[in-house]
Amino acid sequence: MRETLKIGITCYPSVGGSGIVATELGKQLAKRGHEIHFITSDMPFRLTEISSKIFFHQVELGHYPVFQYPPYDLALANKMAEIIDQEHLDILHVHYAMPHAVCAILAKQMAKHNVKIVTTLHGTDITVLGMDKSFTNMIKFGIEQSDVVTTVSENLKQQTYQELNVNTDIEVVYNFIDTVDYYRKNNVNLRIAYGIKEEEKVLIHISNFRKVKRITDVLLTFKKIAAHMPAKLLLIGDGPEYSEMNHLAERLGIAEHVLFLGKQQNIADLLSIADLKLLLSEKESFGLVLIEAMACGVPCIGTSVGGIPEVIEHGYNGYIVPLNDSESASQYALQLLQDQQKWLRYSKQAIEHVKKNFDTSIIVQQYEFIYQNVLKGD
Ligand code: GMT
Repeated sequence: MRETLKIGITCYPSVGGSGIVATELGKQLAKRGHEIHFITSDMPFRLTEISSKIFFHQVELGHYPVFQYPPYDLALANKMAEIIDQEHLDILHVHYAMPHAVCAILAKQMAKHNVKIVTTLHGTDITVLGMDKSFTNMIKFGIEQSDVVTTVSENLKQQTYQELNVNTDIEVVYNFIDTVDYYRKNNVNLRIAYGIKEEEKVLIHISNFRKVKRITDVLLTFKKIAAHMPAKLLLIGDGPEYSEMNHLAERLGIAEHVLFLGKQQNIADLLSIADLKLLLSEKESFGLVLIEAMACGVPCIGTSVGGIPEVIEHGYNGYIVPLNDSESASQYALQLLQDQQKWLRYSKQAIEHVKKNFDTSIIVQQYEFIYQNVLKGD
């Protein structure tokens, strides 16, 4: 068994759960002595610290007048092959079957050095599939030709088997969080800076404002809560639904209680002033934001969708509600927010739950085990 490995990582470098998971994984693996090569179109946004073990190889997209579209996928495969040979990579860990696993397979065929491909599915592959069945075969190919495939929840694993009928063993490796960075801080000044009164409870929602996040339901739930207690809603993130949700808050007559904060970096600081998190999505393979919140002592209410019930323990550190049921969500929220003892218990249990099940130290080890195992055959 080799102690330290050379690992290539490809993900979408922009803001998003999969990009965060891939980048944090690379950073943690580097801390454990592995050499990490990010092969991405841009610098991953969480790659902020310098490490002698981390390298960034940018996929250059030439603009050739004869091509109608810049060939990102081919440029990526080409760069992957180059780095596999140049750095003698042991593992190429790609996030998303399409296009990244497919590019990795092409790169492996082109390269002279042998590399193992590990593919992590984050769910959006299946969402894309739902929209365009013509991709089915390509996604299936990406999965079946990978040496190891992982999903971020048991639910996504089952969904992948059902939708794609793949003939591959899939391992579940949950999203993770570093509880050294994510913990509840005493941020009274931040509350004051946002004009939050002492008696007000703070609800929070963080997402990329896509339709699947159902922010409409978050606003409807908040309206019902705010009718019974002084409260503020912090909406963090940006995306296609942003303007529409601004207008909806106006129409619902709750605009003065809803703070649209846009994209934010220091999520743990904002979570530290929150009392309850709402994630009422119609699709969610895991919900990384849930464990970010729980690590900061924020109980969560989520829908019984995708991997969410694998993250929140109903009636213990939060609640699970049916999709599109703002009535149940508001009832549970009021139960919790009006009972300080219960809230303290749920908050403590949320922190413990994350430390026990989703802490970096546990999950990164699982990935290391997978890498070592797939290399054993060589
Ligand atoms: O949630 C999004 O829209 C972003 C998306 C992504 O591809 O980055 O997140 C997916 O991957 C995350 C990391 O594994 C999961 O925590 C999210 O649940 C998942 N999103 C969906 O399934 C909608």
